Amino acid sequence: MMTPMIPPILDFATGKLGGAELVEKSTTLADLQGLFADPRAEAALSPDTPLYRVAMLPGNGGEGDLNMGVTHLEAGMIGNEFFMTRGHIHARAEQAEYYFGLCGRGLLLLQDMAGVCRLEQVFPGSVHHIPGHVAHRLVNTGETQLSALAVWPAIAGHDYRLMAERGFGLRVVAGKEGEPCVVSSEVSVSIT
Ligand code: PAN
Ligand code: ZN
Repeated sequence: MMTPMIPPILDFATGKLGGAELVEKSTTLADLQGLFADPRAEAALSPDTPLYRVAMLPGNGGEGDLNMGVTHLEAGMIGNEFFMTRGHIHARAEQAEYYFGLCGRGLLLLQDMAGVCRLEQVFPGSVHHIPGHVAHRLVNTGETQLSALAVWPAIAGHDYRLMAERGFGLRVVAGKEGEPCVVSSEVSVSIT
């Protein structure tokens, strides 16, 4: 009898991907220079500080194919601002994506092209539909690594320039008790 193949394996409790050759990309503080609000706090940390890592299954990248990857975002802060991913919109902006929370706690920051922002809580089992034309960024508000699975069309691509120019309208910072607070230009609102 033909032996069924063992497919790649995702440990849903830890986000660890195995059983396949992975494509991995690590992002350090140096890669995100100027992204955080407090340049002095940023300068106080080593530029080599690892912020996040994305482990992807290799895809063929063709029309109709899907990419899947797990983002592991470290816990920590630059000043009072929680660690976050760079954030992007897709190069093919109409292409949507799903995120699934695996472990840790955080927020998904979404911003549409009119600049309207919203946040979704990310936790083990959370499911997030990111529509086309919506920029997205993960923020780790917890004390442990935040891991989330993402599935998106291979043709979507990443446009990092647009959001580098526009910036996200909200920042997530720690309040007096360490609780996550959302700061828009001048107003600060507790979300716990
Ligand atoms: C994710 C992101 C991942 C890293 O796989 O690429 O979380 O964030 P940045 O790409 O903004 O650095 C995704 O949204 N893919 O489309
Ligand atoms: Zn994306």
